[in-house]
Amino acid sequence: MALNETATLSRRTFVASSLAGLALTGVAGGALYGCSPKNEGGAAKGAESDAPADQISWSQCNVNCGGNCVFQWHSRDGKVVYMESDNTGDEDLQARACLRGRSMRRWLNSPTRLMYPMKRVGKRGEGKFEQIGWDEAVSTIADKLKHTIDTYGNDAIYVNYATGMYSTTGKQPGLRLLSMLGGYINQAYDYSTHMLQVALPYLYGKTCSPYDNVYASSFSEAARTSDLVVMFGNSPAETRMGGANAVWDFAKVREAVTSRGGKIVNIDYRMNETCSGHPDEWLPIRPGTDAALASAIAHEWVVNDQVDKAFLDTYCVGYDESTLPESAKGGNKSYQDYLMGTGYDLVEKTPEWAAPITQIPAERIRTLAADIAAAKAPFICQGWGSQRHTNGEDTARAICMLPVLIGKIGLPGTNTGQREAEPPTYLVGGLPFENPIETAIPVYQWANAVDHGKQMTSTNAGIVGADKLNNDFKFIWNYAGNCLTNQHGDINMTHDLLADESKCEFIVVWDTVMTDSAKYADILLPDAMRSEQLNMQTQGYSEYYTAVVVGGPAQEAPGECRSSYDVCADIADKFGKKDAFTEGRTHDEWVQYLYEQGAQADGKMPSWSEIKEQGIYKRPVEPAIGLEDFRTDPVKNPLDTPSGKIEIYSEQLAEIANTWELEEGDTINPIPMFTPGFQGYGTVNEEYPLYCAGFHHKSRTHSSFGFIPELEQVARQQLWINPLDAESRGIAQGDTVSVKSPAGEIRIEAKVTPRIVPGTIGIPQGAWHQADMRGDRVDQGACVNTLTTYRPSPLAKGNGTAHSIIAQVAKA
Ligand SMILES: Nc1nc2c(c(=O)[nH]1)N[C@H]1C(S)=C(S)[C@@H](COP(=O)(O)OP(=O)(O)OC[C@H]3O[C@@H](n4cnc5c(=O)[nH]c(N)nc54)[C@H](O)[C@@H]3O)O[C@H]1N2
Ligand SMILES: Nc1nc2c(c(=O)[nH]1)N[C@H]1C(S)=C(S)[C@@H](COP(=O)(O)OP(=O)(O)OC[C@H]3O[C@@H](n4cnc5c(=O)[nH]c(N)nc54)[C@H](O)[C@@H]3O)O[C@H]1N2
Ligand code: SF4
Ligand SMILES: [Mo]
Repeated sequence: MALNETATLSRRTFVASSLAGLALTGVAGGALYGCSPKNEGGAAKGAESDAPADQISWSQCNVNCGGNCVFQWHSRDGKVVYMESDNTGDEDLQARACLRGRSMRRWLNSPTRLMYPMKRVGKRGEGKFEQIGWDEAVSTIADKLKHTIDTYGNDAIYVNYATGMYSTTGKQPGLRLLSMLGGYINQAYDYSTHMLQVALPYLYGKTCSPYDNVYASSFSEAARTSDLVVMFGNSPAETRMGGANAVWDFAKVREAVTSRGGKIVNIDYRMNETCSGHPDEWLPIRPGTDAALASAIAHEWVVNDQVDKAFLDTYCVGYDESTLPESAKGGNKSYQDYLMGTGYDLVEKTPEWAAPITQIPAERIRTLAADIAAAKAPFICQGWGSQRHTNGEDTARAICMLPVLIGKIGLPGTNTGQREAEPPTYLVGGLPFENPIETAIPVYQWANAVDHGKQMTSTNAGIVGADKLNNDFKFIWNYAGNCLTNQHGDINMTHDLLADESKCEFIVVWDTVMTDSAKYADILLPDAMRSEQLNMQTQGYSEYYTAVVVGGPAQEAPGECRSSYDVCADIADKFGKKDAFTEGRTHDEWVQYLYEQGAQADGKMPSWSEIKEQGIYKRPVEPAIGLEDFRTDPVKNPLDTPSGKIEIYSEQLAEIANTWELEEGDTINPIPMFTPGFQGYGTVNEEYPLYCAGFHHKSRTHSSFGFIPELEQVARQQLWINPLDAESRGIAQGDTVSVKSPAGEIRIEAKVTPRIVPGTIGIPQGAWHQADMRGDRVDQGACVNTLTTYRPSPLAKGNGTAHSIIAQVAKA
């Protein structure tokens, strides 16, 4: 495939009247990556004199779905008129925007944009604000920062998890500013992969990441050679919807694997969009029970002598007694003991044992076990849905046991049990900062830290980088995030916590619209969106290409919206640190500087003037095989686990299990076991007889885009409920129903469908919370976090309850 070095540069402007034809001809030729639709024909030139020219500005969709899809904004008279996505070069390398990205103009031009800085005048969370000037906003924030630092210290400052803006200069200005003022408490892990990120390093080594291609194989590798793809809790057709994104990669996987006579198995509690239209691919499972399924498959392999004993002896620790570490020998503590019922709970993990737990018939479990064992190159992977449960740590490891047990790791077409890989090829870096504070909290623990930070330690709360927190959080910086309430957990509880001004004393929120979290701001700042300033970002989760996009502004920011870089420079000025903050560069000069640094390190990227002209640079990335080096030579390339091997039994976890203080009912296990977890299997009761889980939805990226009615019309906020559960409650399609959990109540429209397992309901996550918090608190917006309980998971202290809920449904 031709690389961008050969690209022909084209003009950034072209004639509007010739758009239709030219837009089509512009995509021709693989060598033209990075080019705007061309304007070389005579007709276009002729028209140039009498038709107004569009300005084309390159930008990206920078929300956190990971696609970073490409926008080409067409502006006239300084105003965006429409948008094209990526139509350049090879179609396999086009980051084509999904329905959400294509509605970005509605966001940019929304009458509900925040237009000027505001200060809170009502109670926290009430949403009453008054317009103020930028001077007052900047002075207030600077004063509150000084007060917090002087009174409590920098470790009372917390930057909340917030993923609304991925750009090299998106949230970094705030982090740079706070770092220069003495720092802030860091975050460990994230809301996406919290349980997985903490658990898998015990299995595969401490650098094991859910975001790379060292520990996982790419979908392109599955397309190349796999003959069976098994996915647990993974729906790229919903979660990776852009062009050069996993949905496109997966379409190619399906085509390649099935044309070789292979199969796709999609294990999910609902027939997700990825297997919709391919009903034979769906294997329905009760949520939170994947570890039981994995254990039963493993049991089948043991009794049928299908495990790869040579692989397990050479590459792994703890499959059977022979490779258990000394400290664990003699106590029936191997994984095999767990499976065969000779250790731990003394229950044999037969398919008959797993059937009532998982709702999958024993025979179906046997067939799946046989299919995987028979495959030459099974590609086993897990999305992040199955780990976002209160037993997610063990579930994540249990799924990985499948390729481990049959030694199908590090070989062509196989995968390690992690999600499809994303190449960590970041062509450009972000605005630099160095936080002098090393202490971090597991990201989901912030609300506990507001409430009782000083009581939180490494062994009761998972504090990282220090033995304990020395402060409660008193100052929250929330840039481009809705995780104060909407996206966090137990909104009713968090509301009460944040409404108490004696706890967290000051909250600054930067957003573009009035979100539920924004209502908790003391100072609320209107941000200029990325298409309203010079924007640069590298590629997202695409595994086929790496890219960088530079461009804009496509139009001016409305009202008094300003770039966060400029505002942070003003705040730095109040501390006499403006020069240190800017290093003499404007925002745009920083972008150029960062680009040039990246280009220099890379050696292949276009020059700054070239990228400014062409807007986008991309090149293909080769398929990756997770743990290939380790498989090839485990002595030369050991894992960074204590033993250098895959630790099916982890001495570190055994130690943690013995020393940490856990909540009642929580367990941490040295081997991956099925444990039901809080509000997991077996916890439903008369009051809350249904399991309830969430999923990421097409009409929003979390809560982002959640206010755009056209998107809501395309993919409505509906409760998925099986006809069996609906009929017994007298609920029909389209009825408004009430869903109650121990934490709260929502109203939502019912979607009665056999696409969900009976006994479980499903709710798209990210809907905008909408409740009278001083009244009945019934959430008419149907945000799933009205229903989640705030209970960090045992090991990761993560958001396992995001998908582990028990509930009741009734006609409203
Ligand atoms: N459209 C859209 N795309 C997005 C996002 C979005 O909000 N909207 N968010 C982005 C972000 S930040 C992230 S982290 C990713 C999230 O990506 P994921 O975490 O993978 O997404 P989920 O929808 O939570 O879960 C994936 C699938 O798992 C299923 N599932 C849930 N629980 C279980 C279970 O216990 N077992 C099994 N087998 N399946 C289960 C769900 O029904 C769903 O179909 O998506 C990204 N992409
Ligand atoms: N129950 C449940 N809860 C969940 C999940 C779940 O599956 N179930 N998923 C979790 C996951 S994986 C994640 S990643 C989190 C995501 O949670 P968040 O990081 O809070 O993501 P969003 O809801 O998209 O909020 C992003 C915010 O950024 C704002 N924004 C967008 N562009 C700009 C900009 O240019 N400037 C500024 N200042 N703001 C901007 C948007 O308006 C929006 O308010 O949610 C988590 N919460
Ligand atoms: S796939 Fe994601 S990044 Fe791409 S346009 Fe859609 S929301 Fe934006
Ligand atoms: Mo996420």
